[in-house]
Amino acid sequence: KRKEVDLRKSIIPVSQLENSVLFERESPSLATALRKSTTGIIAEHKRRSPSKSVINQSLNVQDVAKGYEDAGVCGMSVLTDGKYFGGSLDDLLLARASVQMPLLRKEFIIDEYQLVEAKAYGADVILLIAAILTREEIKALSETAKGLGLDVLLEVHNEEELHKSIMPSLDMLGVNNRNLKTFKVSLDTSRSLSELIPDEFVKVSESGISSVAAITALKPYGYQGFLIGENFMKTDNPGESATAFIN
Ligand code: IGP
Repeated sequence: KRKEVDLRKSIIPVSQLENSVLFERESPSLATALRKSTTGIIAEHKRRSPSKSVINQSLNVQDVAKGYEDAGVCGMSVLTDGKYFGGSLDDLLLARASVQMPLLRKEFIIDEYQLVEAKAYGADVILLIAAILTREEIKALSETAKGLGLDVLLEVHNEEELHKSIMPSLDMLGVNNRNLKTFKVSLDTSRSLSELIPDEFVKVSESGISSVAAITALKPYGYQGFLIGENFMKTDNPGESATAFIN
């Protein structure tokens, strides 16, 4: 990832990204949308993953984005990692061209350059993964993101990562139900960590959610956001699949 970022940095310098049209755009807040919503769905565009290999390679990202927005989701997550998820920054840009709702850049962010890139390609929200960052890195990256007007979703998988990460420059705390090392999914992860998340953060439950019943069961634990990828993307019409979770 480091090499990938350095390569892009040398091709498109920060100053050029900062002069791009989308850089001026005011980002709508996903955290605010989730607080107001009764459904709280964040729907993801994901072609493939290390755990499932191919999920869906035949859909057009613009159609998926429009379908999700028509369904009434609160926001969309767009994988921009190419190596493991088959995504790209172009996917983000195409989604941005199609919808108004908040867009999350789903990426392994390790460098401030990726935040500037996220803004320039139309993202409103960035993901920071506690498992791959130190507290100092989380602080620097989240403060830079806030300075760019972006919302910050910090992802944790256990208590240690959560304690390491709590700080005022975060908007949403995401609990990943999928262990990134073993790929095992358990919604118990969301249940057990919920009470450790301070109330000022919007709680998001991520991964492995495949039914409305699962969401209903998580709401009493304070979750207001539900990040769903595979369950929608594995179908021929992700937007329609999302509709079933909203009505
Ligand atoms: C979506 P699922 O099981 O609904 O497809 O999961 C999302 O939570 C998952 O893609 C994800 C992810 C990540 C991907 C969560 N955290 C970090 C890449 C990197």
